[in-house]
Amino acid sequence: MTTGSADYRDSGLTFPDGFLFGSATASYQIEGAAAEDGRGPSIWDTFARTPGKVLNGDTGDVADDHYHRYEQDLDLIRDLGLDAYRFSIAWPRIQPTGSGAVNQAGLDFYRRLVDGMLERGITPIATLYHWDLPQPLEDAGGWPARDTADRFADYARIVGEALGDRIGTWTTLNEPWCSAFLGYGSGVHAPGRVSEIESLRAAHHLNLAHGQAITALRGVVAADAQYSVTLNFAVARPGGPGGKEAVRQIDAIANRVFTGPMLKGAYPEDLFADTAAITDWAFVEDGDLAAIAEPIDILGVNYYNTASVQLWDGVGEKRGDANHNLSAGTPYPGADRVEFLPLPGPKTAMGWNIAPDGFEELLLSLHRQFPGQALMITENGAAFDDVVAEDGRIHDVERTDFLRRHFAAAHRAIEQGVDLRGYQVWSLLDNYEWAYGYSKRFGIVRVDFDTLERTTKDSALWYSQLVKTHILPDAPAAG
Ligand code: IFM
Repeated sequence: MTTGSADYRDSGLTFPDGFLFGSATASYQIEGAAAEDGRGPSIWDTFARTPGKVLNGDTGDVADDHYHRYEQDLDLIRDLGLDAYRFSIAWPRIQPTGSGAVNQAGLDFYRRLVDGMLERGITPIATLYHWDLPQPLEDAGGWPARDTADRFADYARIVGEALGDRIGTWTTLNEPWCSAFLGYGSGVHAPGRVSEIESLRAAHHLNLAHGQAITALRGVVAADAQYSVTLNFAVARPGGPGGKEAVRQIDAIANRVFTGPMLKGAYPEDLFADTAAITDWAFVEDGDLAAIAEPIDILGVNYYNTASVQLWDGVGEKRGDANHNLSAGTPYPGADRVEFLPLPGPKTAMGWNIAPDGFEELLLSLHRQFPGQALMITENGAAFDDVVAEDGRIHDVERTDFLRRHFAAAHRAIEQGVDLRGYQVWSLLDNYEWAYGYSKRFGIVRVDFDTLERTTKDSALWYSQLVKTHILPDAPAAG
């Protein structure tokens, strides 16, 4: 992989004043303290304990122990000079059974966390749902059940009432595609159900939950609060025969199934046609689309890689490549003929291709589709097999190079008119990478999972320099 800077067009690129540089995490991936202070079980507690679902049987019981070490972690963020911290709130800490009684200790934890940010001059960006659905709600039907959306709106109102005076940016959902299609389609994420129709019902109820939560928040949080949702967009490109049609199908079921109702007030007609053999979408009730289309201020964008697709000719085995969260099959209802083609390297430790040009392409495409819509990168980063050097440091040249190339791509998008407000690197800390357990390290800060000691990696020092100067620093040379 190229790591030097001589072949780059990006030396000295300057990011605008007010650009919000930060880093992101999620509750189940870092908090630990799974049974403390009244937290109820979530679907990930159950899934992680189900044999064979998570590598090495890893659970989030301890994770990074951030629940007890949050002051230290906030100090790290402050010392790096980051403007913002994107974190998520664990629903089962707030409502242990997902409905009814509120657990004051849970609210108190997040109040302490947010106050700790404000004291250190860090802007909080709160996500209400990063996949830890209270288990009792799953037992009652989970996201395929309409009631879950209503319960989510109740939960949003509770958090908004408690923390609305100190959190300025509210993100409803993180990556509802994963919740719907990995959770209920392919079953590689919690709760591990495998049903095409259930996954489509889940997608709709997640959309509904998003809109209803914003309505609930508007009633109780500060008048100038900003609302957002975070989507992980598929950037599919034609890779062979029928490629254009394959791209259309993936775009419908991965991207427009969310952006359609959220930003345009309607599901795409071609999505209905593609999925007609699975469902007539009768679960979309009168008034739902208006409820979902509640305006947002910022569209959160998570980007990791691209995909190359074509239509399968029906002969032999379908090919496949390990794409973002896709290694265990293709959970795309209605797009059964789409083949994901192997992609050339370089790749990250997840097996995902490194493609900053896809990042630029995505940002420009969103800008064209939704003119005037402000965007925020809510996740971008990379897992690599880090090595602790003899000097005790982590010279993670590949991660720095990855970040540098992606920041440069984001900058190119800004120069072409994209209203990009900030960039949250995934992730602040090495953490629990879902079905991969602790085997994949995305952090710019290393966590020793035995001692829980934190060590700032070279990529974090590089990022700190960018944040402090707003000028893209050269990447360190390899070796
Ligand atoms: O770790 C995840 C995160 O929880 C959601 N977005 C993708 C990351 C890397 O897989």
